[in-house]
Amino acid sequence: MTLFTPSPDVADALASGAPVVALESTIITHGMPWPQNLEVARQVEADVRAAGAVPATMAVMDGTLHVGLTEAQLEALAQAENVAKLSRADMAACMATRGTGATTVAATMIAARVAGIGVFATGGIGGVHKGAETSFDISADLMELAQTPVTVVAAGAKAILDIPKTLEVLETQGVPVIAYGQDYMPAFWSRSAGLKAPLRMDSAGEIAAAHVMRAKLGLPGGQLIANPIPREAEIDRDTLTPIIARATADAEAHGITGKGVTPYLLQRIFELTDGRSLDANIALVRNNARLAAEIAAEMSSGTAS
Ligand code: PSU
Ligand code: MN
Repeated sequence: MTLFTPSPDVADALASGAPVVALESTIITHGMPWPQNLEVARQVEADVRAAGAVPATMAVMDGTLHVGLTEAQLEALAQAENVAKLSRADMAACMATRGTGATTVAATMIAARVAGIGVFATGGIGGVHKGAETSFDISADLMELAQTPVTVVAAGAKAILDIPKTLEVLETQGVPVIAYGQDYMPAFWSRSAGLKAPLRMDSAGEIAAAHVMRAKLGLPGGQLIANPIPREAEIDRDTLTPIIARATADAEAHGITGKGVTPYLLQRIFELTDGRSLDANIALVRNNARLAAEIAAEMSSGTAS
C-alpha cells in the first residue's frame, strides 16, 4: 500500500519536478461557512495554477491520504458534516481506522513532507491562545514548524491569539519568522500587529534560498512566512480589538476548549463583523497562494540551491 494518493496533476508535477503548493483543508471544513468554503477552495487552487504551480489540497478520506483532490472530492469535503480536524496527534489514527478528516497546518506539513512538497499556503497558523498561562492552549502547529521542513506562507498569526507569546514560542523552537516586504509582523486581518518581525525578506527567491540553506545546514523544521493582507482588504486593529475580546469572552462563557476554540472564534468574529472578517480572510489566503506559488517556482528552478 502506498502511503498517499496524489491527484493526477500532482503526480505529474512531482514526477517532473514542477512547482507544487500544498494547501490545507481544515480552513474548508472548520474555518469558513458553506458555500463560501467551496468557492474559496476552488479560487485558491485557481490562483496557484494562474501563478504557475500545481495545487495539492490535503485530506484523509476513508483512510486514504490524498495529496491533491479532485473537484468531486473537494465538494464532498466542503459539504461534509462532522469531519475530524486532524493535527499531528490524530493523523495516523485517522488513516489506520479508515476515517475521514481535514488537515490543519501541522497535519498538512506532515503530508507535504511525505509527498516531497516544500511550500504550503494557508490563512493563519495556530499559535498560543490568550490565557494560555492557565489553559495551556498552544497549537501543535508551532512545534510542527520546528521539526518539519516545509515553508509555510500565512498572514501571520490570527489576532485571536496572543501574538507576542506566539513569537516567543517560535523563537524558542528555532523557527524563522520572516515578514514579507515589511518590517512589521502582520496580524491576519490587519497588516500590522504593532510588533517588529524577527526577520524580513522582499523576494520569493530569498525565501526559497533560505529554505534550501536550512536543509544544507541539516536544520530540521520549516520557515514561517508572514505575508501581510492586501491593503484594500485589511480591517484595522481598532475595529477588531473589541470584537475579538467579545468573541474570546463568549468562548469562555460557553466552555469551549481544545480543538473547538479556533473554529468557534472564527465563526463568532464572522457574525460580529457581519461577514467582513470572511472577505478579509479570502483576500489574504489568495494573496498567500500567489506568493507560495512564486516560492515553489524558485525552489523547483534550482536557482535557490
Ligand atoms: N486559519 C484560518 N482558519 C482555520 C485555521 C487557521 O483562517 O480554520 C485552522 C488551521 O488549520 C490551523 C488550525 O492549523 O486552525 C489551528 O487550530 P488549533 O489552534 O486547534 O491548533
Ligand atoms: Mn488548541
